[in-house]
Amino acid sequence: MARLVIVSNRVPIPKARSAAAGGLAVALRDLMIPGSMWFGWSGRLSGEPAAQPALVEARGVNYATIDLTAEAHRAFYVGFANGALWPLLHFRLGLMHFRREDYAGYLAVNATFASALSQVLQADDMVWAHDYHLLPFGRILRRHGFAGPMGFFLHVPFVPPSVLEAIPVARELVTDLCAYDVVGFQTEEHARDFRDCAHRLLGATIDGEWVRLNGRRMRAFANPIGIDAEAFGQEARRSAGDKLVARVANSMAGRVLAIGVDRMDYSKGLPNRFEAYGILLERHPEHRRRIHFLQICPRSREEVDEYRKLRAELDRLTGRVNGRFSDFDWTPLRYSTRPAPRSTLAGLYRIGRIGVVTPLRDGMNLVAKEFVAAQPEEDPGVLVLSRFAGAAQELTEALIVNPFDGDAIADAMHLALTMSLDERRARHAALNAKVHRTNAEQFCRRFIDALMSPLPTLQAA
Ligand code: ADQ
Repeated sequence: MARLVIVSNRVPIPKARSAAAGGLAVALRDLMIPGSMWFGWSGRLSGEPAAQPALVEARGVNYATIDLTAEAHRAFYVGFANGALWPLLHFRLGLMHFRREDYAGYLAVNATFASALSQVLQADDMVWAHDYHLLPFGRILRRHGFAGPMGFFLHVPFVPPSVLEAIPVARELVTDLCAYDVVGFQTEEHARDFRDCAHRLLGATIDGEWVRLNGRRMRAFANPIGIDAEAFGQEARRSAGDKLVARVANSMAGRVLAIGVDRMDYSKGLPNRFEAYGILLERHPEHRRRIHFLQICPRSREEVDEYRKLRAELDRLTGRVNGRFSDFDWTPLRYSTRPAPRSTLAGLYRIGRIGVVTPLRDGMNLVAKEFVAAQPEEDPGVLVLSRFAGAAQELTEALIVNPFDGDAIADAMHLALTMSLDERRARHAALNAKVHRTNAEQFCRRFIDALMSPLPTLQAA
């Protein structure tokens, strides 16, 4: 079988992994097949980076990394990837900052990646690139002469043509994605939006999942990402003895725990969530002193202005909710920016009666799946889930809410707090079966199968 080469912005080499709390690192961590390679940025900035990747072997996987200069990283990561593409692909055009020089830096880093990887790539390798940092990577790698199968998975949403066109390089971005043989999306909707863009912006012909452009064909399909639900469930059961989990459980004093776990990101709907919790306590005084909301949100991307503003906004809203409702012995809302080990997170989900996952837009949202997998089957908690998370397409037995509607989130939390044990069990059993079925292994297998299937021969148009 061909060697699998994964390419992503950050490379989570096992012993350095504690630094990464991102969804991609978590999702791919257990998927690495021995003998495969993972290539990307080392996480280090240096004045004159070597052109050759540094190679490290860990647990049977070869890790190949390169450093970047601070300037290249700023334009590529802070400027274009997170200052323009992230807001665009999360429907936040007002937050998109497009600058030609950032786009040039983004292309340059993708070219650096392609050139460095091509030095260690073998002709019969199979390349799988990940996420919005690497849209042009495949096209550039082809210029280095690589002719093997090349796939790409987009972890974030894709947008319809009317939104994509807001970025001046929309056509270039769609052309770049068309250079891969296979492109995977989290949901059917994202895959369809991409094909619509290829048709509207480039005049490509669409035939089901196939996109035909300039005499070649590529496949754009939905392949929802999953977690290793079995292992995560076991971790949650084991972590009852975890010190921090025990401390939180003891501090509850008979109250129920509502839990949210998100990177501190404006796409995650944290201000709306805090406000909705205030509405719940205002409307339903019976829940006061009986519930405790714990929001865990490790800081992220603080180089980008909007992320710093969000922190200040959350401090203000937490102060408002606690100022209005707290008592000498009850703080209704606590939020912590500490990253937590996965076993601790699993244990905290397990003692949560409500998992609150209300992003304004999210490719998938793995927290929703982790919360379900961590629940005790005999007395499970209830998931409140945004309809704009990719996970809502599958997890239909959750309480699905519009995250822009604070009243609806408050109503769903009330329903969760008053739901019968029978209904909680029935909903959880259905959700848990899905989380176990669409798991990380299936995600990986489906993608690699698609990448290895020969492309159908192109009929004359
Ligand atoms: P993210 O936007 O990072 O991922 P998400 O899918 O929720 O969002 O994944 C976050 C991961 O980080 C989860 O596994 C969670 O447990 C972990 N995590 C969060 N807080 C943590 C903390 N304090 N300590 C340790 N770990 C923490 C992107 C897309 C998503 C998509 C994923 C995977 O934005 O839509 O689901 O990639 O494709």
